Order: sequence, then C-alpha cells, then structure tokens
Amino acid sequence: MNRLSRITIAAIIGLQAMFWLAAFVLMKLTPQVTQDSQQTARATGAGTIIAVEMNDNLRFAPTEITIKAGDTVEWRNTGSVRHTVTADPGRAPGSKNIALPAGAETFDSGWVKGGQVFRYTFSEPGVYRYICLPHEGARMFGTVIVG
Ligand SMILES: [Cu+2]
Repeated sequence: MNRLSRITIAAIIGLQAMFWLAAFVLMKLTPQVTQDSQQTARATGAGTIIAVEMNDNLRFAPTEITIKAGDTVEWRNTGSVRHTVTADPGRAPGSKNIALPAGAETFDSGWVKGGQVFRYTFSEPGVYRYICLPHEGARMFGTVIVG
C-alpha cells in the first residue's frame, strides 16, 4: 500500500468517526420520550387527590399547587397533544425549570396522551419544579409545593 492510499484510508476512517460522534451528541441533546405513561391504577393511600390539567395551550393548570405530604397529584390531559410530567434532571440536562427537594426521588411520566392521566404521590416535603419535556421551550412547566 502506498503512502497516498494510507492517508486516504485514514481520512475516511476519521470522517466516519466524526460523523458518528456528531450523531451521538445530537441524539443526547434531543430530549426523547421513550415510553408511555404506565399509570392508571396506582395505590393512593389515605391522601387527597389534587387535579392538574394539561391542555392544548401547552400549560399546566394550575401552574402552582400546594399540597400536603401523602397527597397525590393527578395530571389530566384534557386536550389531544401529548405531554409529559418530568421531574428528572437526567431527562433534561441543563434545564433550569426542574428542581427537587434534597433526598426526593425523581419521576417522569412518559407520554400522557389525550384523555390519559398520570398520578404521583408526594411523600417528601419541599418544592418540586417539573416540566413537560417536549414543551419546556413553550414555557410548559409547573410547581408542586409539599407542605
Ligand atoms: Cu406538553
């Protein structure tokens, strides 16, 4: 093999490596919802259920609610656009709209389609700030304060 063909092969391998690296980085930067919401019948214990609507205006309503430890929030998709309820910084690295109290577990609904609900029972007091993964850019985020 002469020197020119070695350089050519090295260049091709280098370009391929750069392509795959770029593809990988792009994939990591794009938030992806990989599963549907699994919840329809979660045990809710003795607490109250508080409803938050998710609508086609890309809003959680009410945006902020205050509940007691042990209460369950039920997010209801009243529109036809799919949403998520995401309080997991790992799902949206760099998001400034996700926050959890120290020691609280992260949670993520997956897709909640029109007519579906997602329930989560809060046991750890503190302030939870969460987003809708695909609509954070449209300012679809909310807050649950557990007193
Ligand atoms: Cu949304």
